[in-house]
Amino acid sequence: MQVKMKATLTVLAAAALMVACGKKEEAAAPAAPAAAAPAANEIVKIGHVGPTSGAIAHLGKDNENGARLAVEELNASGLTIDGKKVTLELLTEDDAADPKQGTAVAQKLVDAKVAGVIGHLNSGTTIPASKLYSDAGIPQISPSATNPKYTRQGFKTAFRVVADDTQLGSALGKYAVNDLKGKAIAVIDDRTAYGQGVAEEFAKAVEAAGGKVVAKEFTNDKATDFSAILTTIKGKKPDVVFFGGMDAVAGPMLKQMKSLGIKSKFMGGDGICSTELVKLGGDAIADDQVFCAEAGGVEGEAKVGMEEFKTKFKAKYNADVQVYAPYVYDSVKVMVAAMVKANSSDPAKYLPELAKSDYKGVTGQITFDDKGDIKNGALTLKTVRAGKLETLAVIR
Ligand code: ABU
Repeated sequence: MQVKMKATLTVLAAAALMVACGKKEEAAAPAAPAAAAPAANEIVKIGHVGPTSGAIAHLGKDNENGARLAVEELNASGLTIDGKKVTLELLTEDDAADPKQGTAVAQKLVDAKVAGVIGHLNSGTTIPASKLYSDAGIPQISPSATNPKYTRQGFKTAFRVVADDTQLGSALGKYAVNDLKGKAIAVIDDRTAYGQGVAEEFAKAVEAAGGKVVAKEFTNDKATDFSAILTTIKGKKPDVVFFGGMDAVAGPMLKQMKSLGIKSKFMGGDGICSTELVKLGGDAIADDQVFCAEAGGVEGEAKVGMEEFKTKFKAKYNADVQVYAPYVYDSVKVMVAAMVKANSSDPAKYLPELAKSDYKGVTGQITFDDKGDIKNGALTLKTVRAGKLETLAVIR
């Protein structure tokens, strides 16, 4: 951490200025003998990484805004750590959802000596970047990367505040068979660490629940034309099409399904469970056709905090939350709470406190298991009705 004695420097600069102006006597004289020395101001750098350019920039910006809101609130609260006034500085980086760019910006944050990192958004960037943070001893909390591997590499620095793809794929697979009564099910993935992983978990759960996977196709996270795979899938007459990937691909895919006359239900994980999906899919989305699950959720009284967050977010950014902004917001707050508890922003000192966190956030209670995964993670099952995402159930 870079410690700046800002207030002290300001006093020294004023004294120097007065000397330069020929006011040596006044500068040297104590203004008020009994006054306490100005408190030192420590700058604590926190990194945030997400794709703020490219096809899912809307999600990256949503995340970044969640981080910014938390940092601004903490700075306005008169944050102190070990009795010293602290100002948080948010260092934001764009990884464009690209694994190579992800490690490049991770190294940049390591070199900048950040105290912690919130991100990355995608599993494909989070996993390779986590090695760099681990090697540097820098705590990292992902608010959205759901591939289980992230927290299964033995890195003490890796934390996640959302459920993983095993939980997502398994719950959605069961729902497809038991609730949507899907018998023939098609599975598509985008070959990313997230898309492929969640699709595999979904397919396993479908088979275990007695459904049949009648087609397995793949695309990529930049594709815009799905006519070949959708035509193959149409021939299999699936009740449900599952897509492991992100909203930017799912939206156009839904439009092309409609053009081809495919009326199957459409499912996906948290990567499609955004307000943007509804916009991108437009009138290609019929009511109760699309089902997805956010990788977290709150019930009962805990919903109040989440609703307040969404209202505050909308007022500040004039935008609805996409998916992960509240999880990013909580990630910043849980990290800083650990620093306060440890009386230090030194990663080596606050990391043990972060691992022991028991923090009430807007996304629910945050405690971590020994791998760094959230304990008792929830999923929020949603559908689209009248052009809006509606919650069906919170499941654990
Ligand atoms: N969890 C969905 C989007 C982020 C990812 O895991 O790649």
